[in-house]
Amino acid sequence: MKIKTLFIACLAGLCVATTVSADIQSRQIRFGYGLNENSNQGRATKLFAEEVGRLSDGKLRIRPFGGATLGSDVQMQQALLGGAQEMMVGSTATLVGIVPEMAIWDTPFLFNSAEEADVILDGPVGQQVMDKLEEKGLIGLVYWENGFRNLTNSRRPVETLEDLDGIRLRVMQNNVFLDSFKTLGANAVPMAFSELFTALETRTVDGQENPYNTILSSKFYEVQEYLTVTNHVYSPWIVLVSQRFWDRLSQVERDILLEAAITARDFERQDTREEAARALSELQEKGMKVNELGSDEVERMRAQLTDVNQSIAEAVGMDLWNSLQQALAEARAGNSMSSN
Ligand code: KDG
Repeated sequence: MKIKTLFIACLAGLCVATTVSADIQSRQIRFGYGLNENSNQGRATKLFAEEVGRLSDGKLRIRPFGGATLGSDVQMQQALLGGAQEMMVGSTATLVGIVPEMAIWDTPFLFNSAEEADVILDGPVGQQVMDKLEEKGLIGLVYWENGFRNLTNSRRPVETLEDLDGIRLRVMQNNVFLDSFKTLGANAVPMAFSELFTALETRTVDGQENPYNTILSSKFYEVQEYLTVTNHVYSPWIVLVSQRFWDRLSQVERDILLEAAITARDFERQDTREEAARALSELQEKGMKVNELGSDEVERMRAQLTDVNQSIAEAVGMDLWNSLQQALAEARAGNSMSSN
């Protein structure tokens, strides 16, 4: 355990050790998330809980609540703001109502790869956006990976954009997703993730869009026949702490939560990418009919969404938008990633 060892190494004598562990109080920490336990979100939360327990000698106990048992992402965010819950992981997209700058991560086709997303999210731009949470009563620790989103529906394969016409498509409670899919011709319906499976099953909506991992772990293949590969946006998750709870923590306790969140992040990204690599064939084995949207149609999609990009730039502020474009250009120049 690095934190305690450091102190023990720095200063001789037992009294120092006791002082440090005195900085760690016995606490129960309710940690909510929306996907089920056997998901990339659930596995990373389990590892986070183990790491916090290890680093605090069992004094800080993370109690995971999966499957939206503590409510939808929006409901849990409100619980953190009110201090009724200590932590959660969830989408950045549903945070736009609290921090408009989070919409920058909803920009269609922003990242060319997950590795590119890591560079930006873990860099100054990612931190700048995360820091905006503090003035609103939330503490952002790290970004985890939800992944590249793809379309599913129960009506027909989407070979051209016109195939989206009239499809009742569930989107996250977020104006960028709403505008994007309305612009593309779908009948976009904002809805909490916790209501989605039932809405697909009862045909209240025809389709939705999420990464392969979530389509698999949430068993959407049971209620969706067609999967269209679009990779139309990379979605991050964010690990949040209630500021009211954070203010009661010692620096040692805060360091433990951050260190554990970073360890869990690195595990989560690798776990998510390994699962995503095998998920498409598993979904086909489970009966989904898969097609890849042709590059011409993807180009049409990009072209039709330029106005959405402009509205995002205005919503988050041109300074932030330009620093993001600058950071992307540097990242691509740095390791010769192809330009967007
Ligand atoms: O609670 C689940 C969400 O955190 C996340 O998976 C959201 O991608 C999401 C969606 O489609 O709502």
